[in-house]
Amino acid sequence: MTTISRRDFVRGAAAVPLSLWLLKYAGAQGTRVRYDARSAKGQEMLKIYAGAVKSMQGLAGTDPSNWTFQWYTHFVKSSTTKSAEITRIFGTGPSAHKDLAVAMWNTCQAHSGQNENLFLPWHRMFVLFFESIVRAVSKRDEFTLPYWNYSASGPTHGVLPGEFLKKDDPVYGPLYIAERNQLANAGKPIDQGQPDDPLGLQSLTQAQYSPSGALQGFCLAIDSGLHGNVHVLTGNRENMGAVPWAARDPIFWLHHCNIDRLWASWNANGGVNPKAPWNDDTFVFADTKGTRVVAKVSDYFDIAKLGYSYDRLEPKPGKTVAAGEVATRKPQRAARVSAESGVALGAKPVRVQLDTAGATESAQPLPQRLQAAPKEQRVFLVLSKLQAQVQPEVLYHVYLELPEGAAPEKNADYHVGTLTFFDALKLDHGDGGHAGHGSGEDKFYSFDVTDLVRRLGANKTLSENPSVTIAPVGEPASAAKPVVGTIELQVQ
Ligand SMILES: [Cu+2]
Repeated sequence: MTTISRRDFVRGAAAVPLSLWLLKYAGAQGTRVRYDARSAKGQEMLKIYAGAVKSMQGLAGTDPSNWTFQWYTHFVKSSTTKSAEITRIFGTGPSAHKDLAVAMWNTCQAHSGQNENLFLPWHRMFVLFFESIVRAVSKRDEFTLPYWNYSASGPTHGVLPGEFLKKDDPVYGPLYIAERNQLANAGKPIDQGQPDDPLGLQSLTQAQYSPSGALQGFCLAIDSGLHGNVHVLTGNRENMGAVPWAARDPIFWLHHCNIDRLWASWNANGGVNPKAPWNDDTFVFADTKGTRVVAKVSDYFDIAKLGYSYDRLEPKPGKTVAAGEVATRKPQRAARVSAESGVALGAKPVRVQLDTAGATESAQPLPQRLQAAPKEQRVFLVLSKLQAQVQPEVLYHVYLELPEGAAPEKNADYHVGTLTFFDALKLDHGDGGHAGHGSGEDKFYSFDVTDLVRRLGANKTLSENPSVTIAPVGEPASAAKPVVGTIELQVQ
C-alpha cells in the first residue's frame, strides 16, 4: 500500500501560495535586514555565503539548490540550450524537479524580449528564493544576502568586495571567478577611465515606474543604465557581461540585491509601482525542498510583506529631471539619423549627423526651434533598437555636438550618456519561457540633453544638423558588430 505524505504532496505539482510560504519559511524571524557587504554584519554574511556557494556547487544537478540550477533559472549558458541541458541533467523520464526546471529556467525578465516592466519584480523573486536556499544549505537561519554598493563615494566606489578576489582561499575561494574584467579582479574601480559616472544613481530621479514618451521611467532607466553598466564593467561575455552566463558569478546576486535595494529606495522616496495588467502575471519559483511557489508580480511589490528590509536606503536625489507633467505630453521628433540600416559602431568613435527629415512639422530651423521651446519642455536624445552579434565587452559613450576631431574622453561637456549591449543579443528562451506582455522592441535609451542644448544655443554652436558621436572606452570584441537602430532628438 502506498500512502502520500504531506511532504510528497508539497513536492508534487501542487503549488503553495506565496503568503503561506512566507509564513512558514521567512516569517519566523520577523523582518530580516540585508546589509552592505562592507559592513561588519555584511562580512559575517559573506563568510556564510562563501561556504554555501561551495556546498551548492557540490549538490546533485537535479537538486533545485544546486548552483547551476539557480544560474539556469536566470538563463542557460549560451553554449547549449535549455532542452539539451534538461535532458542531460534529468534524463528522459518525468520528475517533479524536472518539471520545476522546465517552469523556471530561462525565465529572466526582461532580457530576451519580454515586458520590460518585469525586470525589477522578477529579479526580486529570484534573489528572495536564492537567499532562502543559501539559508537552508548553510543551516544559518540568520543569513541575509549582502548587497554590493558600487555607487558609494570614496575608495570603495566601483570596487568588488575583497572576499570575491581571493583565488584558492580556503574560505572565500568559491567567490572568485577568473572570467571577470581585469580591473574587477584587480580590486580596482570597475569604472576607472570611464567618462562621467556610469555607476551613478541618476535613475532615482525618474518620477514614474514605466516609460512615457521619451521618459524611460525608473525600471527601464535602472535596467539599461546602472544595472547594465555594472554587468559589462564586471565580467566578460562568458560571465557577468552576458545574460546567459551572468548568474554563474557569485557577485551577480550581490549586484541584484543592490538593484533591489535601489527599487526599495525609489519606493521609499515616493515612487509608486503601477497598477497594470502585468501585475497579475505569475512566475514559478522553488525553495530548497523543491516546494513550488507560484505568485503574482504584485505580490512582490512591498518588501515589508516579504519579511526583509535594508540597513540603508538611498535618499531622494535633489534634482528630479523627469518632472511629472513632462510625462503627460507626447514627444515630438525634432531630428533623427535617417540611415535605414542604423549606425554601426566599432573600435573608433563614430560621428553621425541628425537631420530634420521625418521630424514633426515645424517651420523653424532646428536650433531656433529648440531654443524657442517653452521652458518647461525637455529635449531628449533617444537611441533604440540596439543589436550586437556578441557582447562587445565595453561601454559606449554618447556625445552631442562634440566638435569634429575632438577627443571624446577629454570633452565631458558634450557627454550625454552611456550605452551597453548587455541584452542586445537575440536570445531564444525556448519552451517554458515566459512571453508576458510586450517585447524587447520597447527598449530604448533616453538622455535629457536640455541643459546642453540650451548652452550650445546660447553659444550659437548648435547646428542645423547636430552631430552625435558614439565612442567606446577600451577595445570592443571585434565579432560584436554593434548597431544602434535609431537615433532621434525628441522634444517633450
Ligand atoms: Cu542583472
